[in-house]
Amino acid sequence: MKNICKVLLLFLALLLLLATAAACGSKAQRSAAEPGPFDEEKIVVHGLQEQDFEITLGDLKKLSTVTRHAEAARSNGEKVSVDATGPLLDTFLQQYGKSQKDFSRIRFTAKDQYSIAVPSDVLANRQIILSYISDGKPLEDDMQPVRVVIPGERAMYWVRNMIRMDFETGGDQEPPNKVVFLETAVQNLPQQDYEYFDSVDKAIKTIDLVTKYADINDSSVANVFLKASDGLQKNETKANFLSAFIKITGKEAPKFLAPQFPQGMHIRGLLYVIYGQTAIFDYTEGAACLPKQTEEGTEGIAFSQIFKQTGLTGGSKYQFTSADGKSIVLTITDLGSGGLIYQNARGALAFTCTGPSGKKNVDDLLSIEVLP
Ligand SMILES: Nc1nc2c(c(=O)[nH]1)N[C@H]1C(S)=C(S)[C@@H](COP(=O)(O)O)O[C@H]1N2
Ligand SMILES: [Mo]
Repeated sequence: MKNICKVLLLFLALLLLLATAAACGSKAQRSAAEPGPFDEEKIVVHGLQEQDFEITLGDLKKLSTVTRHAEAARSNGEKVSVDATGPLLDTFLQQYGKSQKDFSRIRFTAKDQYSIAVPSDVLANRQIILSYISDGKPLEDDMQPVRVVIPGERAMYWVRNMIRMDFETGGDQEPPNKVVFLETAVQNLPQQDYEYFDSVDKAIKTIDLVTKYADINDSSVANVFLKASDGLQKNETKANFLSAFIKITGKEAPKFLAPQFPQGMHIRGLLYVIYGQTAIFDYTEGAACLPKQTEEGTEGIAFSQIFKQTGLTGGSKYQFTSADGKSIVLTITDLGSGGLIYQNARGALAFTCTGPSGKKNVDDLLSIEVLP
């Protein structure tokens, strides 16, 4: 009898505990959805339905919320830390029978023009919170109406002032079939002074670079892929990419930037850009971050490294072009062990390889194209 009483008491205690926990939970959820001055602010949704449509913060507040602690490093090393509350992106998407995993990338855009595409590997592995509560309090005005928080990912994905979501499918670009070396390319492009903090550096316009060395008319290009020597990778919209500059001298060059971009969109130490089927590669950054190779006393980057980095397709014939427009075609046999890109005594880029037909050299190397 005594034992039965004990068990019953324990059971009752447990029930009480569960009930309070549930009550607390629902209370937290209710207060999370308190009305606020930004409830009418609109967020444009593109790619979910045939027509773009708008939702408001008020609409998001009707969805069930989660709270997650998240920490991340800013690009300058400082730490961002928050308990973020809001609906999961997947909770929002459920209303349309979708999940974040259905998309190849999701781009968030902010009031200040900041924008970033969340790539598919992040979509596959992380929860995305459309937060409107930070550390239990409504967002600061300068983050309204929504702050995107992705626990486990770097702070560049945490878009505050978010006012547009683009859900993108497909767009798997064909791999590049041409690599253009930035150092040689910029010699034949207009260069302009670019004020950067206390210094005046040189910059080129990305549109000039693409017009001259890639296919500006390639309508399959929606996103431009950029990779930095520190490992950062990003997709930029074609429009944003073509409105920007590459600063080619001074601090952190080559640096992708534009006066109209928030600083968080700048990319320092640019290693390569992929625009359609053209990879634009910076040899100097490559030499600093990729394995070096030595052939007959010359040190440089193996041609095969460039393939590995950029995903360049292989072929049986390659056209090597110099700055003066002259070119030679080498077969895979001519390349022998593969070939080397290096910087010669004049500081110009060059290519050398030794195959069964002897040693081949290309000076002032501008580009290498895989021939069909
Ligand atoms: N709207 C907007 N969101 C943004 C940025 C920005 O410039 N504008 N910068 C991003 C970058 S690069 C970083 S590192 C973090 C900085 O975190 P913070 O929101 O605490 O400043 O915000 C991200 N979200
Ligand atoms: Mo950043």
